[in-house]
Amino acid sequence: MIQWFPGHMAKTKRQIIENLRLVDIVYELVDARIPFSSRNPLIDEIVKNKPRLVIMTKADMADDSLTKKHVSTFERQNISVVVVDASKNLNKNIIFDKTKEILSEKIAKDAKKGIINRPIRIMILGIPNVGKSTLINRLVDKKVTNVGDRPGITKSKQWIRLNPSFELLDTPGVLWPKFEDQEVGYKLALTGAIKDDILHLDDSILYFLDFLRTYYPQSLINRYEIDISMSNLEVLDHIGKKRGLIKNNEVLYERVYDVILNDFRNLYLGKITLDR
Ligand SMILES: Nc1nc2c(ncn2[C@@H]2O[C@H](COP(=O)(O)OP(=O)(O)OP(=O)(O)O)[C@@H](O)[C@H]2O)c(=O)[nH]1
Ligand SMILES: [Mg+2]
Repeated sequence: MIQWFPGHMAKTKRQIIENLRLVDIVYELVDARIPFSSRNPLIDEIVKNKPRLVIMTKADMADDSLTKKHVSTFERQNISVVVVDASKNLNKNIIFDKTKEILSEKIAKDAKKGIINRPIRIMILGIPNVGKSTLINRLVDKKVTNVGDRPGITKSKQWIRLNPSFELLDTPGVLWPKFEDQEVGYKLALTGAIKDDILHLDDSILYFLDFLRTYYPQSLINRYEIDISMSNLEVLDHIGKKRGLIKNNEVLYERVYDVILNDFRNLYLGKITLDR
């Protein structure tokens, strides 16, 4: 996984801004479980006035009622947004239709100038693990994939033809996540956007247990057969004992953390959205 240092960020930003000049629209990917925490802190400064579509990925893992609420929040800010589950049968037309809608003025203007049928060029941006590669694979129709240099474009830039109307820059822009806010850090660690050991996993897990108590108490009770009046430490001990994660009479907390993390990431706690 990528480690971000200031020099690395500056270089990444420069490269992305350079590539932005080559495209008509940016797809900004965010994780539907943390649609605000998974945005790059400088995304507006980087994308500027380039048309943009926010794609909320992993919707199959997110709390549907909150996904609806978050879509409205983006729309209220005049940001176009679509919601996808790229884990299976992605409905590409939802994305393509929205893209044409966003670019309709430009397409009409081009038509007046006699420019017609020029493919719309797309670039994907997002923080690590948000689902960039998965989405690209879904968007590419294997049968018509045509990866190759195009005249007039720097040799290293490869365009993937998605269909006669759309071309995608084959390398997505990997953006750094937010670092400043502790709570955001916990959410990024829990969803897997940053390495668990960058932030102490125990803090993230304690945060998560408190979060579940407040917003999804029944998930906690059902999965671990606990009493909600138990303290976090008692909950961890209870899970450790039930799962036999004990050595020399001591609960192996690191192993318990992994159980909880895997339960969250594999939906054993249900669909959970961490950004409220
Ligand atoms: N359930 C579900 N899982 C998804 C979805 N999209 C991606 N994933 C999973 O999320 C993980 C990360 O997906 P990638 O496509 O590798 O993410 P990425 O943005 O390319 O990550 P980096 O290359 O590390 O920056 C993988 O395990 C995917 O299977 C989705 O819509 N639903
Ligand atoms: Mg990738």
